[in-house]
Parts: sequence; structure tokens; C-alpha cells
Amino acid sequence: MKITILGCGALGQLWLSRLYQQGHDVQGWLRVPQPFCAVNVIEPEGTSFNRNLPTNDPEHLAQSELLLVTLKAWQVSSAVSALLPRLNPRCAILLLHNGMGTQDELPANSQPILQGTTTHAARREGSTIIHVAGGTTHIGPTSPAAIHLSHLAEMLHQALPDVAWHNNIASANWRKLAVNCVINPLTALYDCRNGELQRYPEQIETLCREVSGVMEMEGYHTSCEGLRQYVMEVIQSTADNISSMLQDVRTQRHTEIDYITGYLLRRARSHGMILPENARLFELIKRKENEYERIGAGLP
Ligand code: KPL
Repeated sequence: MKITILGCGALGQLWLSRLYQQGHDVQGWLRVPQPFCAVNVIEPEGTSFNRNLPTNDPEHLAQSELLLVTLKAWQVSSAVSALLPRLNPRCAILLLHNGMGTQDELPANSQPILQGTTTHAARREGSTIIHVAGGTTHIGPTSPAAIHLSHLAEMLHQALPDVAWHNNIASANWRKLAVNCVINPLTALYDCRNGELQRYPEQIETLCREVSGVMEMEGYHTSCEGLRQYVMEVIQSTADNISSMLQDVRTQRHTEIDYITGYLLRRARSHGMILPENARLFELIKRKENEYERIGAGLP
């Protein structure tokens, strides 16, 4: 299959290496075009993939059957909008990022759009990508044109298992949003690995109560206790992880907070709800982010 991967960060390179090894015709797409992308991935069991793969070929893009978007949530709308006029109308777009709300920012279009989340952990160390731990990628349709694309889950599963197809992906996305609303801001504030959050059970329960209230209003049946248990399971299974938000804060990059807690707060507001603990964490992360971005921009 002809595939373009938009975003060649840790996750993008992982997909590039795996899809290439499955025999797919893949290219990367970089914001600043380069002749190739040096893909260098070390797998959890120690094997490595090291190869230059093609990038930014407009003809390849126009013929791609899948545009896999592995950018951070805040980069999605401008990058995808710029490529939309150059895609084949049947090219599926799969958005794989933390948080929700990016699709609402895209201009009206008739591409088949899929959304997903993944629990694969990968991080960059210099010019190498370390695939820290395997995980599951959940994908599903978010536009009517994408309802019949479940075969894509099988194709992706062959390359980087596990991949699960959900006809109702919004429900899976909300559960992942709950996990990210708890783990990401708390690890960034306490500067700790995911597992250390087991020390804050009351704060976790408060956050889960607020998220489950909004989920109920959005029509997704859940309970605070069910959500809390799920979040605790993820905290345990990713105990050694440095969350993506903590990595962003440590390297002074823009975080995905606007699409994680920010999205939750926007949905809560539309139902007339106030979420004091999530709002407090949102403000604290924004303050941190603004501080280093102001200093980075040379502002007083
Ligand atoms: O998605 C994650 C992230 O770090 O962004 C979790 C699930 C919290 C794993 O670290």
C-alpha cells in the first residue's frame, strides 16, 4: 500500500520502519523538506532498523491511500489542512495523537477520516528512537466515508501489533482522554514517572469524578469508580514511563494540554459544568508552558 506518514518524530519513525519492513511503499512528510529521513529505531528486544527512507515526494503523496498523522495534537490542523488539496479523495487520514478536538479544526472536506490512540511507548535519544514498550493502537472511523475501512486495522496490525478496530471510537477516545487528563498533567507537575502517581489516590479520584461527569453528559455511560480503576491500571502498566507531557515540559516544548484537559474543560463548559481540579491543573501547566515559551522567545 502507498502510505505517507506526516510527522517523523518517535512514533512516526516507528511506523515508518514497521510499514517499510512489511513491504509497503512508505514515505515520510516533513515540515521542512529534506531529501530523506534517517530512520533509526531500536526495538524493545534489542533489534534495530537503520535506513534512509524517502520524504516529501508530491507524486507519492497524491497517490497515497493512507495519510498517517503522528504529529502532536497542536500541529495537526495546520499541517493536515495544507496537504488536503493534494490528496486523492479516497486517501484515508488516520489521526494518531493524544487528546481530542483536532478534527473540529480542519476545513470541511470529504476525506475518510479515522482517529486513534496508542499505548506504544517510544522516545528519542539523540538521533535514535527507542521503542520502549509495545502496546495497543485503537482506531475507528470519525467520518461517514471511513466506516468501511476496518481492513486498515488488519494491515496496520501486521506491521505494529496490536491494532484494534472500534466502530465507536469516540468512546475509546474518551477513556484515553481520562487517562491523559490524570497522568499527563500530574506527572508534569510532580516531575515523576507514571508509577509514582500511586501516591496521590485522592487527587486521582477527584479528577476521575470530574471526567466521568462530563462523559455522562456527552452520552458515554461510565462511572467514577470504573474510570479510576482503568486509570490505575494504566499507571501500573506504564509505571516506568516518562509521560509525553513530562517529556515536553523537560525539553521546554509546547504541550498537548489544550487538547487534553483543555478539550475536557471546553466540553464541560458547553454543559454548564465547572471542573475545579482539572481547571486548576490546566492553569498550572499553562503557566509553566508560558514561562518557558516567553523566555524562549526572548520576552521579559
Ligand atoms: O499516553 C500517555 C502519554 O504519556 O502521553 C500515557 C498513557 C500516559 C503513557 O505515558
